[in-house]
Amino acid sequence: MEISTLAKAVLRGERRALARAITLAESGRADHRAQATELLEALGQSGRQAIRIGLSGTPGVGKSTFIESFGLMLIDQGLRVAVLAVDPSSKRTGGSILGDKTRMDHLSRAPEAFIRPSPSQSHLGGVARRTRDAVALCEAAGFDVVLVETVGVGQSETVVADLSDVFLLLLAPAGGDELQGVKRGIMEAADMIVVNKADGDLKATATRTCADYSGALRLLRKRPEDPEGFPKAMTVSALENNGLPGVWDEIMALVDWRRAHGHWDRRRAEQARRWFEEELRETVLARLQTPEARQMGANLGAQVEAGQIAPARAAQTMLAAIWPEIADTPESLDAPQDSA
Ligand SMILES: Nc1nc2c(ncn2[C@@H]2O[C@H](COP(=O)(O)OP(=O)(O)O)[C@@H](O)[C@H]2O)c(=O)[nH]1
Ligand SMILES: [Mg+2]
Repeated sequence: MEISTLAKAVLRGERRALARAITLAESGRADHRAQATELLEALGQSGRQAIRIGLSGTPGVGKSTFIESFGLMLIDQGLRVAVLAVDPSSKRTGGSILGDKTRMDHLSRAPEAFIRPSPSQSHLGGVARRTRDAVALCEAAGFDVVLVETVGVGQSETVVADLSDVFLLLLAPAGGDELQGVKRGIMEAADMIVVNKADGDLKATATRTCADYSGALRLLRKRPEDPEGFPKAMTVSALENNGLPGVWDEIMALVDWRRAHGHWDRRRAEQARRWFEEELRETVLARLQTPEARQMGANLGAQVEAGQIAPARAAQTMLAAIWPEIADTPESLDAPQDSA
C-alpha cells in the first residue's frame, strides 16, 4: 500500500489502517522504519493532539480494570480512546494487554476504542521509540485520549512519564510501611496518585493510604508545571465504577491550567527534543552493533588488551571502517550524556 493512501486512511480514523501503521513503526526492518518515518511526516501536519495519559502500577493493582471502566466512561462522553501498553518484559505470546483483553471485554469491542498490546521486544529503548510512534499515530487518527499503560518494571515508568501529558500512578490500599515501596522517582513523576480498590473491606485502608500519599506528595519539591493542589492523591474503585469522573475532572483541570500557562506546549517541546537526542544516540549505537562491527570491535579490543594498539587508534580505525564520514572527528562521540 502507498504510504500516502495509508496516511489518508489513518487520518480518517480507520482502526485497521492505524493498526497497520503501528505495525510498520514497530517493525525491526530498516525499510519499514523508513516508511514509518515517511508516514509520520505525512501525518505530522494533522495538528491533532490527544490528551496522553500515562498509567503505571504494579501487577494486580487494577490497571486493566481501571482502563476498562475509565475508557468506557470517556466513550460515554463522546470521546474516542486509544490504549497502548509498554511492557519491556512481554513476549510475543504473553503481552500484558493481550492476556488482559478479557478484562477489557467491553472496551475492546467498542468502535470508539482502539487497544494495542505492547510490542514484543525486550530492549527498552526500542520499546520507547515504538510506543512514541504509536502514540503519534493514534493522535493523527483523531483519538481524543491515548492511555499508555505500563507495569512497574524497571525503567518503563520513566519511559511512559516521558511520553505522557499527565502521568497517573495507580496504587492498591496498603498498610503504612508500604509507602516506602514506591520509588521516589516515580512519585516525583506522578501528577496524580490514584488509590484503587476503595470498596468493601478495603475502603477504610484505601482512605488511609490516600491520606498518607497526600502527605508524602506535599513534601516533594514544588514543580512549576503544577497548579495549587497538584500533584494530588485520590481514591477510586475501578471495579464498582466509583470516583472515575472525579479523576477525569482533575485531569482536565490540570490540562486546562497547563495549557493556559504554557506548560503543556513546553512539556511537549522538551519531550520532542529528548526523543531527537535519544534517536540520535540509538542510531549511532546501532551502527556499532552490526555483526561486522561487533566482530571488528572484538578483534580490536583484543589488540588493545595485548598492548598492540593504542585505544584511541583502535577506536579511530574502527570508525574509519564502519563510519568513514565521522571518523575524522571522533570527539563528536564524546558528548556528555544527559541525565534523562
Ligand atoms: N475490590 C476491587 N478489586 C479490583 C478493583 N480493580 C481491580 N480489582 C481486582 O484486582 C485484580 C487485578 O486487576 P487487574 O485489572 O487485572 O490488574 P492489573 O494487573 O494492574 O492490570 C482483579 O481480580 C480485579 O478484579 C477494584 O476497584 N476493587
Ligand atoms: Mg493488566
